[in-house]
Amino acid sequence: MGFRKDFLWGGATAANQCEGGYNEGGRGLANVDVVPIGEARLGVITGKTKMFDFEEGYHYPAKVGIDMYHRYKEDIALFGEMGFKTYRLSIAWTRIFPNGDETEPNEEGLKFYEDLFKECHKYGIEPLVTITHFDCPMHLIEAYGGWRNRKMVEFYERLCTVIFNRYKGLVKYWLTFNEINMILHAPFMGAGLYFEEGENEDQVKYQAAHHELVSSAIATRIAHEVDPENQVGCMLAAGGYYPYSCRPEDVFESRQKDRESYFFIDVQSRGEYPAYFLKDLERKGIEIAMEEGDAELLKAHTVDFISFSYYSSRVATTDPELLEQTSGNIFASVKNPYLDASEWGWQIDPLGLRITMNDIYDRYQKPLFIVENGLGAVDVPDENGYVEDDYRIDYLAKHIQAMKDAVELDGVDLLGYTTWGCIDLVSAGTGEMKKRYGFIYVDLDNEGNGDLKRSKKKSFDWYKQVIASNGEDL
Ligand code: P53
Repeated sequence: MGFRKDFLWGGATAANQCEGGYNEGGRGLANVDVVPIGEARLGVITGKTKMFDFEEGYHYPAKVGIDMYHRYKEDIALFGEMGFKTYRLSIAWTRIFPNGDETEPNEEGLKFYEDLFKECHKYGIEPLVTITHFDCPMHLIEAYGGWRNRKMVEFYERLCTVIFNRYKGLVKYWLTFNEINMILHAPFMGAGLYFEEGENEDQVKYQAAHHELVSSAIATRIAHEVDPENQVGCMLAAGGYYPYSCRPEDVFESRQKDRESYFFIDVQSRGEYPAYFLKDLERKGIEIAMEEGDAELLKAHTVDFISFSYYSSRVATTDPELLEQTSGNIFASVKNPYLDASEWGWQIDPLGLRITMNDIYDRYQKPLFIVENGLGAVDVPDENGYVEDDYRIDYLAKHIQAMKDAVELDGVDLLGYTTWGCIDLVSAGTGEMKKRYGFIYVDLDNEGNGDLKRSKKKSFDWYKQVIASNGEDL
């Protein structure tokens, strides 16, 4: 009983939120570099405000991140000390292809990740690599319009061919696109999309989504060709919708809302566009341009496992009186009166994780991998950098228990669990350092002050014991 013996416990990060070194090692500029902290951020990540380069008067937290580019050895040693079996990280596309459309990769970038993966293996840590985690070379956005352009399929394919060959034997778990459904909520961050005034945004988003879905299938094909050991997963920003009430309209609305996200995974896992989606496009007057062979490609190269992030459940209603939204989340929802919330207004719902796991497993019957979960909170360290983060331990213990119930009581096949931001890093939604998720504290604030020193929080030893007991000792 319990989790499988080879259960992959670990933590997760993304290049743009922790590496820094934005102009080192021949790296090119990416969309994620030019999103500032502060009020301008929302407009930029949603593709409404045009900011294609650094501008005077703004702070860009991704420039330094938490400086992992220079400190990864120290950080991986700490992950090793916690007993991590896996470490989820992402490759910065611009380290491999600085502009995105070159034919030859940048050796310095390739070498950086090779060394990093070798460092992981020293501690018996299996890397789990997100090929694109909200990053797109700025040159591809300026010259081609980002993922709206079919040419992106070719550039992404080139990236995949290079990394699958170079890292053969070092990496076997791959995720094609982080939170692929985020293209609908933060299209500049998710897919390098910026909208001109008056443009049909849905048309652009769904065309871009098609390009990503085709690319994901091609990546899966190449990964399997290069090494049959490779396991490729899709990645969904999950957290299902509850109907606000048992009014049939609310129930139907919650199903519709879930489908907005599930459609991506329906394509990646079942290999075809679902009927409800095609009908919806028809009603919206959207036509997706497809090339010959796309349908066959999608059908032939479906993913091996389904990964997802889970922070919260969501609520849907058609009643305008009840439309009070949760705050602080680009993926907004109606507020659930039965749940507490984090300091950023994200509602806390461990049972929702079990429900979500069951929904996804029922729908696809493929192994699942929870690749993000955690609590973003304000931590107050003592003079040694020690944080007594009992609130974080409480959040994680309850979610791990719920996930255990899904495995033990419901029979869900779960490959592993990586907590988000195992070391404090820059928030994707807000750009803050103050919103911390880690077991490891990093001395850095929202304005960029701090010596970047790492220190263990209370949750560090707690998670170590969770891993050592394979999830028995919570
Ligand atoms: P932050 C919103 C809703 C769900 C997941 O988010 C999200 C977001 C973006 O804010 O993104 C994922 O940092 C994403 C990570 C991100 C993490 O959730 O806003 O994959 O890059 O950092 C947490 O608190």
